[in-house]
Amino acid sequence: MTQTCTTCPYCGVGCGVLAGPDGEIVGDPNHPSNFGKLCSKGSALGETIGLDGRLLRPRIQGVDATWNQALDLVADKFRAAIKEHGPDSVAFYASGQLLTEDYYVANKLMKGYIGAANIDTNSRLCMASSVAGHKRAFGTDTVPGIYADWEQADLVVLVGTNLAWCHPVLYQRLLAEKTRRPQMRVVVIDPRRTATCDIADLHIPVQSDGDVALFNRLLTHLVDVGCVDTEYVAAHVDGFAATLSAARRSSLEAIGVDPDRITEFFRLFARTENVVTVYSQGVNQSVCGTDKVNAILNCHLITGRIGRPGMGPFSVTGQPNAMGGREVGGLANMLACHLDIENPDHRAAVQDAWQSPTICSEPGLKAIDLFQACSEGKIKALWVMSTNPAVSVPDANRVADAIASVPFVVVSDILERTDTGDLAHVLLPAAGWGEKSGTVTNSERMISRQRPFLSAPGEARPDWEIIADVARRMGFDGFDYQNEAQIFREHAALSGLAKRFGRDFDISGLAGLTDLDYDLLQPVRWPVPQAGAHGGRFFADGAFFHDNGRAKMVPVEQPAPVVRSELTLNTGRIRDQWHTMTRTGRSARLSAHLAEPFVEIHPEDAMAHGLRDADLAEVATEHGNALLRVLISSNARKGSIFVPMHWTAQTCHAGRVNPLVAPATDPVSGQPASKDGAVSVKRADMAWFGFAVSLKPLSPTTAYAALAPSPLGWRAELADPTPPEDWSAMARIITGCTHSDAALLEDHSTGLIRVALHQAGRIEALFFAAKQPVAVARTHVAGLLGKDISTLAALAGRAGADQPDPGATVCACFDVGINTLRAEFANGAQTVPELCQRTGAGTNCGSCKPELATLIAAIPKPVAAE
Ligand SMILES: Nc1nc2c(c(=O)[nH]1)N[C@H]1C(S)=C(S)[C@@H](COP(=O)(O)OP(=O)(O)OC[C@H]3O[C@@H](n4cnc5c(=O)[nH]c(N)nc54)[C@H](O)[C@@H]3O)O[C@H]1N2
Ligand SMILES: Nc1nc2c(c(=O)[nH]1)N[C@H]1C(S)=C(S)[C@@H](COP(=O)(O)OP(=O)(O)OC[C@H]3O[C@@H](n4cnc5c(=O)[nH]c(N)nc54)[C@H](O)[C@@H]3O)O[C@H]1N2
Ligand code: SF4
Ligand SMILES: [Mo]
Repeated sequence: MTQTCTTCPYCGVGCGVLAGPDGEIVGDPNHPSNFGKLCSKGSALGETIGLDGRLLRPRIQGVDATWNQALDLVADKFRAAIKEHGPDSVAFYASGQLLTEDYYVANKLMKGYIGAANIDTNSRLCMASSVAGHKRAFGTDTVPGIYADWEQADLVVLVGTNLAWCHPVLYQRLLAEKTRRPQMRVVVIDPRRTATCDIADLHIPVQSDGDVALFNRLLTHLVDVGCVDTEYVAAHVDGFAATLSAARRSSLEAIGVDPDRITEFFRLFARTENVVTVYSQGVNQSVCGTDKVNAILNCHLITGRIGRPGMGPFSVTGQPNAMGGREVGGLANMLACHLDIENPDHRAAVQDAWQSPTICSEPGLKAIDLFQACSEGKIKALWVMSTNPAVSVPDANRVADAIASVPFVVVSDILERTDTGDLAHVLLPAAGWGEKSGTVTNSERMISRQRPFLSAPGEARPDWEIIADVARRMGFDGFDYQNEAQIFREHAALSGLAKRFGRDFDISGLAGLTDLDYDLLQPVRWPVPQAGAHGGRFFADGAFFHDNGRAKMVPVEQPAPVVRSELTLNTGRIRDQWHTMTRTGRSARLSAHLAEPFVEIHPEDAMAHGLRDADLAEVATEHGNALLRVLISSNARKGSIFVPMHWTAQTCHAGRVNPLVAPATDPVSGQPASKDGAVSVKRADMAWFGFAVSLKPLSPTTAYAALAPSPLGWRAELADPTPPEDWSAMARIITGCTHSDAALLEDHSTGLIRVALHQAGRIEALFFAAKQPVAVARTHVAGLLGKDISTLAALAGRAGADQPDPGATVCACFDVGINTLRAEFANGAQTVPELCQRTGAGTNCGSCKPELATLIAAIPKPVAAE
């Protein structure tokens, strides 16, 4: 069987994947990022490439159109807006999930031909603070280290990063090393106790945004105990004195953590030379995100722990091509190849290389300002590519209204319906993962190929082709690309400017690749200044990219303490869903881990707010409301609730988090603060709660409905403040089984309602409702669909003695449920390895191992008699 060597389209770890023609996916043993490993999302890729819901041809105002009609219309509307209102009246909103070649062409069209810089991307919500912090400290946006440093470190500090769930293969690499070398230390700095804490020797449950104070105080500690590398600082670093005096103004109280833990962390950091500090959204997504980044970088600069094996700061990227987007200059305040819009020499050089009619002369609108400009009527034509801002941008209801108010909106997506696509005048069908071809760059600057193994369905086309076609129709030369290799060569050649202007991003050694070389390209880390080169670490020689060749320590002040009587809203990710669920949400296996949105809340806060487990809570901020399932957990930090970001108007309208999030941004990077805001919580009054499964798509009519695929159809959690007059009629509507026979069982003592919808003896849908959250065995019930069994047996809602109910899925790779694990525990498998061995759970990606450990810890052990 022939396998195609490609790269996973999800997180920034950038794992190599081998894809069979039938969609069978395995890890690529030769890829230097994952050496054959994949996580649950990567392993399930084969389940998410079906054609259900795919956008197969262009659409204008909801009606199928030809490519010619759609592209002409897009070109006309953009040209007309520019002619009438100027280049700043149009905008692109792009994505770290575009391939480098797509991204390069979009950036070239906007900055070199339209002549504005109104191209921003979802990386503004993700990496902007790291980019800004790197530039302030190093003079350019450089990630100094490589993954191997993590394995050579004696201390790994994980700040605001839930690696176990969000970069699972890197977490597995770390775990393997820690198992081999138990003396290696791991510290997790996160307000919540996350799955990542499973390997932590020390958890610092920092209060929201206490990180600046924490790293400032670490800096003063390092100075006070004589840990400064004075030679290195004298030779290579500016800003020491001012930074230290700013740091001395930070208070320990602002960290909000038991001082003993802080002291332990400081001692550990001070005495360990080989330290890697990894950080992501708990750092970046904050009003002081850039300052947090610099507070971390300061500690590495002062100790000279950067650029050498086993040490350095490490910003992990979220999306598969977040790094590539930075390389092409995809953000509104960047040019191309890490050059600066503000610098006239850089601009002239890029324009000259492109031979373009113009070049933008000032930064464009950053994401939050861009959508604000949309709502103010300043943007006349908007093109959204490969991102779903109506869900993912803070103050999402306002953002959706802003997009809806733009006179002409184009959305390129792989799906016919997304919350953003529903607002578009023109929908353009993009070729998706497995169909398109190009390159991506991961967190350690490794460029890997995405190669196609499927033909694009319907009339879908690669993003770069769509953009180049519109550019040509707008009358621009410079977009006559024959294939993606040609674009890559142009991009690589342009990066040769980096050398001329003393910049880091240089892959000019790849500019001479033939089409065949490009097809065969093996993973290669930049910089690649000449053919055959393979990049390593930066700053080993202490040479930085500021004009004087030195690094800068940046004085950062701890932000004024927020005094808040309400709770704090923290948001983020879960293990088995990717962002707005347009792909992972199609896999029943991935949806089984956490099938609905939730609010994680500390037991004392839950008690104070009158909440019980599995209640629905009404969660509100000054921006919007949500209904969320209550999950009481001592993993939560007291005073702070956590809500996942994934659910949409399609999957759970009431459970979307971004309508709650304020559009506050970091003043330096423009990145929104998605992890901190005042929020109120109270119990939602619901007359009934329900659970439904159906072979047909569900059409819920209830105030709360969370939909998910199940192996044979669909499932939904439901709730509403008013009971219906006719339960059977409502069950028919919700389950889409309008013509089926209904069998109703009503238990007057408990108030439990059960409806089976069946036809010719076959169960088509089941519906359960009660005054409390319904207690039925969901996996078991979902498994009854399509079966020829009596309605009475189906309505029991739980398995008979001869059919064990596996319970909610814990291991998504092998579909192992919690009840199966409990049963094996009772049978004597009482350690994580034993459970893994007996059930198969955790033996693929391993990312459920923290949950297995929690499960074992939660089962009461027999107390020995004294
Ligand atoms: N499963 C899964 N994996 C993903 C993604 C996904 O959607 N699903 N998305 C990818 C993308 S694009 C990204 S950007 C990455 C994000 O990866 P992560 O950054 O690891 O993910 P998050 O869950 O957003 O946030 C990480 C942690 O920051 C903590 N935090 C909140 N406030 C603070 C604070 O003030 N200080 C500190 N120190 N911590 C804080 C949160 O409690 C949370 O546990 O994940 C990538 N990987
Ligand atoms: N509250 C809160 N909000 C957040 C975050 C948070 O932590 N908390 N995190 C933020 C971060 S870090 C990020 S990165 C964003 C992510 O947010 P988004 O980028 O909005 O989320 P995705 O679901 O990844 O959107 C990708 C879209 O592109 C489509 N698509 C897939 N493949 C292709 C393709 O090849 N071509 C085209 N044209 N389209 C394609 C998908 O169907 C989907 O609609 O969310 C941000 N929002
Ligand atoms: S860790 Fe998982 S999601 Fe990330 S690249 Fe690897 S397989 Fe894909
Ligand atoms: Mo991200």
